[in-house]
Amino acid sequence: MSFPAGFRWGVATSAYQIEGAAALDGRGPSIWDTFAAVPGAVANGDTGEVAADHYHRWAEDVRLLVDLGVDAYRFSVSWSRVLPEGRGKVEQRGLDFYRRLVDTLRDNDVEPFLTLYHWDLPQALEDEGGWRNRDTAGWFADYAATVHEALSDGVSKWTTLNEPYCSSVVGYAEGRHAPGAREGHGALAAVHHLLLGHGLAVQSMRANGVAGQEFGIVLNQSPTVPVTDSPADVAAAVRQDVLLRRQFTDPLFGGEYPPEMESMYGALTDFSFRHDEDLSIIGQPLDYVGLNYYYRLHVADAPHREPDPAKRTAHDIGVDTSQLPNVQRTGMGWPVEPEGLTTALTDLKARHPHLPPIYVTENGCVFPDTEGFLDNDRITFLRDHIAAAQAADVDLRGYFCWSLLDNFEWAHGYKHRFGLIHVDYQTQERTPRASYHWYRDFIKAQRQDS
Ligand code: IFM
Repeated sequence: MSFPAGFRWGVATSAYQIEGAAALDGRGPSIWDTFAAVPGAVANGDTGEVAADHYHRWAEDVRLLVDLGVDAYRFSVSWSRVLPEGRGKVEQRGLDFYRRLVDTLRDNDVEPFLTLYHWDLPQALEDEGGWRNRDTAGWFADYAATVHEALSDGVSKWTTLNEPYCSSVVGYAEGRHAPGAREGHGALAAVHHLLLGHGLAVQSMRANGVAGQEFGIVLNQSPTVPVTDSPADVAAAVRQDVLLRRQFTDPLFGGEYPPEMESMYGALTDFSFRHDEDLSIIGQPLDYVGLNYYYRLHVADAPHREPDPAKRTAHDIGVDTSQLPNVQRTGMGWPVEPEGLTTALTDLKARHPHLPPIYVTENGCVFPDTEGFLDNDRITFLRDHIAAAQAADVDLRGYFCWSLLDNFEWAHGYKHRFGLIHVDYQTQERTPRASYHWYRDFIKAQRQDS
């Protein structure tokens, strides 16, 4: 494989999944602290209270990153570490933590790619309605400006949101993620206010007037495949695509919401939370887009789970995504289909020809550990997906493996391990897996070739 000179090889993590220190140095609670405390919400009663203790072990983790030889590290900032109440008083100790991290990355020639929101809304803002509340979009922009003012001398790549599909649909419609709501209208308002917050945040950071800054958003993109070519299954695949991809990408890059939403949502279609000026704010020109890919969705038409349209949650769109192809599956049960990454990249570019450059900002897998951490399945997975990314005819600028370390996998707790590095949660000892060494050698070989 060969990639152009300047291609960025990286790894990714997020704050709540690795930091721990949930109540230290003035950090306020986030919706994930609250959700994880609800009995049965997270497997095994796990929480992010300690996680991989990165808040204390960040220097060791940066050393591991440097030894890995990556060009870039994608991490997220915990909103409630910087603004414990979500707005108002700034907690300097929170900013200082990220300052130390950024400086050390820079000293070691690892470029920081900073994400402002990876699902951990301050609980104080959820108490005021969370993302259902239009004001949250403005508070997000204020938070973005605060972090940007503090760190833009060390960080030039700024991602507003990670996977807004999860923080809206999975959090406010399915209820599998924080804040655990199962709603129709509220979830659709959350979609809109997240997108609005993204646009306002880009505006507020650009208004700081710092040269050389790049702004983007990260979206999860699972191409949908109808299980048959019957009109019903094909239509179901379109609905699924609107739900997961197009209700985000169309307004971001095409200036409108998918018209299919009207018929999909019927009784829920009071879109009065969308104001006239919003689409132009949401559609701020971006410098890059991040694409996260894990699997394709194989979709069949199915009855709605809730027969009364007025009581439906926003993800109850009459599709069945449980049908799986006869291929290998990861420990998450996700089908291994590298070609889906090629399709995800080319689909996005085909729908939006003026798309900015793309980074694959997450891709990775879980397989059961073997003796000596010889995770050959992960190596094969990564190699095949990198090849699939290369096969896409798009302006691809980088690839980030998810994840540097084993971490808190949301509602699955610590059961599923995505790390290139194994974490012993009793001792917090880090042990690089075979995939870590493979990725290091792969990156080295790429440099020699370019
Ligand atoms: O761990 C998550 C991450 O937080 C967001 N993208 C998917 C990963 C694997 O599920």
